Amino acid sequence: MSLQNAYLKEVYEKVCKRNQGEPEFLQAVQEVLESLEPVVEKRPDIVAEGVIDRIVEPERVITFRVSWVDDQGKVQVNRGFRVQFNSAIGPYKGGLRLHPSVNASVIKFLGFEQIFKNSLTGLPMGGGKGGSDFDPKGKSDREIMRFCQSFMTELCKHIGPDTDVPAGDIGVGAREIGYLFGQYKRLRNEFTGVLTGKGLTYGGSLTRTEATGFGLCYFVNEMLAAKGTSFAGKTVAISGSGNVALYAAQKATELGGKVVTLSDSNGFIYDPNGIDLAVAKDIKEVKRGRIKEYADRVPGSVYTEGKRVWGTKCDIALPCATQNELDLDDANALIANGVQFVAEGANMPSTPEAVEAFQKAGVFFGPAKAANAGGVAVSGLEMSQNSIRLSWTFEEVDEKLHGIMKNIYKNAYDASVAYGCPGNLVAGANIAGFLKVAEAMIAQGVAY
Ligand code: NDP
Ligand code: 2IT
Repeated sequence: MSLQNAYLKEVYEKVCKRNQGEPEFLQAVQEVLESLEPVVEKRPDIVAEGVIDRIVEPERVITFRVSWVDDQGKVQVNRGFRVQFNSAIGPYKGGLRLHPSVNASVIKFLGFEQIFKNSLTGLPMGGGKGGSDFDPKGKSDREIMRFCQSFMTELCKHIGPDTDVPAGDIGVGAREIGYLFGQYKRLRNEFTGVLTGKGLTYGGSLTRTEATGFGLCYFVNEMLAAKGTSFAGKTVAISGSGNVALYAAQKATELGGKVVTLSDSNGFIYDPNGIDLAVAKDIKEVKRGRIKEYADRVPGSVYTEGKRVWGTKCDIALPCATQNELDLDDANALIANGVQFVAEGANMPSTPEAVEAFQKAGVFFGPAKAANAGGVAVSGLEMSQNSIRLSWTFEEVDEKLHGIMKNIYKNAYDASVAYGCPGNLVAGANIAGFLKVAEAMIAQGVAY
């Protein structure tokens, strides 16, 4: 699909010119602008107030040097980022990613998507994202600690519980959040909810670890129910084996599905009997190992090096690793194998061509902004608990999460109907997320 509306075309051309060499960011912007075609037809005020021109430009981009000393005493230098994209509806909020592929394009696409995702949760959170091209693989705990301390020494100047609240993403889990939080507290002498995903002994929320994966399955449950079916008896293919993948696998299994795959960047495992989650969690969460070890431990399972999971026959596919991990060939393979539902646990895992193929083939498709919003939603609940200095039980948070995911599905679906593309949840999620932010931006005026 390409842009039809002259105004949106012009906005997109400017974005392309201004952000050359940033393909992921342009990909994310193009998708949202395509979804907004029916909105600009109906809402000339949004165009007149320059909302779309403004929303595609980050409010602030911070880039900084992160120098640290490795275990051999050698000085290492990485690049740190924080993109504070939009604060119309709340403090900037979004994760930190540590992965060698991190660059301005990746952080900007993630920060841009976060604006609409956070809006969809119904909680008061703006959009932001950050990270570094630091590679945590093969690093010792001490090296991770020194890196996190150096990273926070600069980042702490730009964040705060009412300004910008980072969290985890790829390569950032409880261990990293702990080191980051400790350093913030040392430097600022403040014990505040400046990060989410904290440990349970110092302000973390129950259910945050599970939230993205659980939320994804609650969202899929709504998609299934809309088609008069459920997880029961369905075969599920999941990619990735990190935080999102593991808890998606757990909830899909609890809801009656059979999860047959997990993967990492080296290859994937197939277990026809359904993934043994205790083994997978022990390998990934306790030993920080590679997913191929699963095949050594579980009889009947197979490890395939250098391939993705998408050749596997399944009813439901949940990409939970990284951006653009599911391309047109993968989508065609899934369609040929009879996939009926695809929902994104990762951010932007399907290429635009793959999404189009799913939609054309009548596969019900749940986009990342809506389907993986459970993580940041519970981060929002962690912020609330920190503010009132109370903590809710696992069941209380899980119930709130469930309610939020149902609402997101309903709002995305209703927007798809209201704007003439019933069942197109990509458009519905983009429109519903956008409208709330747009109203806030109009209300707050333009600074001359
Ligand atoms: P983790 O670091 O826990 O796990 C990441 C997983 O994805 C690993 O299995 C990793 O394999 C794989 N992976 C990462 N990069 C690549 C790559 N370039 N190619 C192939 N595989 C890769 O991260 P999360 O589970 O937290 O995040 C997964 C996805 O979910 C990301 O897109 C993230 O943005 C998104 N997300 C995360 C949320 C959260 O709360 N954590 C919330 C919403 C979305 P390997 O070990 O080989 O690198
Ligand atoms: O992509 C995401 O939504 C996240 N990595 C979670 C962000 C958060 O602030 O919890």
